[in-house]
Amino acid sequence: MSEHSPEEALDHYFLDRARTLPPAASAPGARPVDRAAPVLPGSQLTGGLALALFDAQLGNRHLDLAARYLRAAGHGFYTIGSSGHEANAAVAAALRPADPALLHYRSGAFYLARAAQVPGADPLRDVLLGLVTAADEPIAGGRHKVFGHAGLAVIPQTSTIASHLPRAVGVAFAIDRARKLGVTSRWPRDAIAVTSFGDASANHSTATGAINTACQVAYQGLPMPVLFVCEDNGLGISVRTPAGWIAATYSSRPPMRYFSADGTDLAGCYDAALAAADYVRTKRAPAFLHLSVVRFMAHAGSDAEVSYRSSGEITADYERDPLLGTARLLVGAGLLTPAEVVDRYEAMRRRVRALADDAITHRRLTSSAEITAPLAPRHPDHVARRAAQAGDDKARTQAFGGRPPEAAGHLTLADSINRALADALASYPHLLVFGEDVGRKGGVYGVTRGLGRRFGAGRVFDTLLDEQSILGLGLGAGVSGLLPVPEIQYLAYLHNAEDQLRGEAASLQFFSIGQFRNPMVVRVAGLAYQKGFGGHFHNDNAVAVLRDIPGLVVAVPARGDDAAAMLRTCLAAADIDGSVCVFLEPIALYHTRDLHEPGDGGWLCPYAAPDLWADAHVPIGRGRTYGDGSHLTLVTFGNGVPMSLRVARRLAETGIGARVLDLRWLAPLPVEDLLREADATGRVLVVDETRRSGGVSEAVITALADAGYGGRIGRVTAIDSFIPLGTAAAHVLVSEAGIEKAASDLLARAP
Ligand SMILES: Cc1ncc(C[n+]2csc(CCOP(=O)(O)OP(=O)(O)O)c2C)c(N)n1
Ligand SMILES: [Mg+2]
Repeated sequence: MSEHSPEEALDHYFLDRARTLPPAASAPGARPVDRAAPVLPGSQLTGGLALALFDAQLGNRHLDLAARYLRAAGHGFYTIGSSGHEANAAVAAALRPADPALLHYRSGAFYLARAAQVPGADPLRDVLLGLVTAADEPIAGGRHKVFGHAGLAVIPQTSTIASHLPRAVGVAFAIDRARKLGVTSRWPRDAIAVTSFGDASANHSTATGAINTACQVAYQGLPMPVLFVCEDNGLGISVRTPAGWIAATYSSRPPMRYFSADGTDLAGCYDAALAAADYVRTKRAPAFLHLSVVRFMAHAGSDAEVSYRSSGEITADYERDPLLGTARLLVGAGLLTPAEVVDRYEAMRRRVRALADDAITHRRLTSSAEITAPLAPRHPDHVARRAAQAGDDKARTQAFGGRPPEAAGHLTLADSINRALADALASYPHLLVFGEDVGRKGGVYGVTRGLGRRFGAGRVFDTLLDEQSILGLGLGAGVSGLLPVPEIQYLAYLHNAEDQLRGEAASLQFFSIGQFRNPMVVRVAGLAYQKGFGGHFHNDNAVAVLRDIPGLVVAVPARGDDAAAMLRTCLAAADIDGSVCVFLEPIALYHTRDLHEPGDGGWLCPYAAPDLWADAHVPIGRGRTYGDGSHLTLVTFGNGVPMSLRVARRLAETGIGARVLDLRWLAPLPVEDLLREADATGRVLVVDETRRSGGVSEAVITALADAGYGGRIGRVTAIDSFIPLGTAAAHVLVSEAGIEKAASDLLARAP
């Protein structure tokens, strides 16, 4: 074995063994055999299907071999293969081609077998174009090598193991929820979701959380048609999974049903997959299909497997080659002779080689503009039109009874968001509002109060306590055609689920050239100034983790009318452009009524009637300016807005004219407004309640520098610290006294 590369060793082993397979025991040479008959007594796998699946398995193997020579020749960029896992072809065959699939990176044979169910598909070509990063590759357009295809209902996955499972659970949830609500979904009404993953990935908290969520939803009697497929090769790169661990963990996890099969036995895999799929489809309940497989040719081309496995162990696995298993089955059933097995294998090699030779001639991506085009498309005019549309009178009456909010006088920020959510529920029949405590209680701060009662638990509902699953529900609902508005209870608790936003949500349009999207408006209660209550985790003021996610929209409304308008914009952008938006609501302003004096009601706002929404529209990336002072521009957002307005009034009393720019959007920043207001005074003070390092002020100052702004700049920010409980909090946060001091320092500085 040592003189051969892993791919040569595997290749030769298969051919040697295939040539000498024992011929059919019963009637050697007594063909033709009935291809419609079971390939084995008692199995549901017919001879014809077994042959078709063998082709998918052969195709997969030769794609892996091609990945290696393409890499060696400098044409290919990806060598993680699916060889040894080819049993997953049987899973595809047991499903319908419109069942949404979220696949493991070793589910290549599944992909080929699914494509074989759909006329016109060309999966060998698809995969080869992915390996060489061709710009016309059908799912990612040369941006990644992933299994995905819009026409095959295969949603592309990321490289982050298990991160697709929360979305898979969300997709399963969305299939039946869309049907219940009578809204159109991307999937057939009786579809089921399937998701595959490795044995090591099964330990990831993202996987265990998603499986737990599926079980908890099903435990309540709610539909959860998801099939989890664990492709268990006993290894996670070099780390062994304890023998029996997957079965021990998942064989008894009610109400999820467990099925298992040996990956060398195509008929057994097909029968188990059929039983599992039938269970999920008819019961609308989760099942776990455990496939025992082997991993060939190491983790990836770069992985020297001999450093952690003996060559004897590696070679012994060759005997468990699923291709040999299927070849044995076909030869034993009289469907192929050993020579025909070899011919088929070699014919597939030639076919893949010809396609690979063609693939390397395809164009690759050559400009940043082309690469980023699908990242976050924006159609602001269309968004503006949609944002100005309200639900019809009947829907608004359901939302508000006889008391529309425009007739209710001035509202707080929390009440404005509440009314805007009600209007959104009335305007978008496919909109869902969910999260911890949003349903029955109406939110920790009452922002969703009454919505569940008026719109029903089908549309406004409580979730279990797992932020990854909440966002996963949103991802799955969004990709299915619904419009999810998940709530994360506090900014600090977004962090433990943040990759669902970063890795999954924000990257989907990019890695699918817009063929899949997950429109979503994530409401997050956050930021500081809870008068000392709550400590760090209820006052978290860090947003850097959001601002650097490509394409993500980050909105921070400071007052009620802006909040309602900005929410309408985010929802319209999500619906029209598939935008992923974070709507960060300053908790401390939720119930604030006054601005300058107790009782002045200066922070209350009227709620605009729908006929005013077009005029009141707030485009993404446009700020709001208060005042026209010519000495100083205070650039701020969130809690900084009322603080800066109070400071501006005090400065005015001393003869200093300050204007205040509320950025309103932290991503993308309102650069045009910023430059205009900066140039108007030539003195900019950034009032940033986030931290000095990684905070918003860094971006604001950089934007000014990039544009060549030549005036004075200062900043007042929170300290680089976690926030303490009690009155000590004030020592790390921005204060009005601090703003005033920074303003006078800036004004006193020599030009
Ligand atoms: C969250 C995360 N951590 C680490 C990695 C690096 N990594 C890629 S594959 C892998 C092992 C996965 O093993 P398993 O789930 O058993 O799948 P297999 O490759 O064996 O099919 C690791 C650690 C990753 N991709 N994602
Ligand atoms: Mg594994």
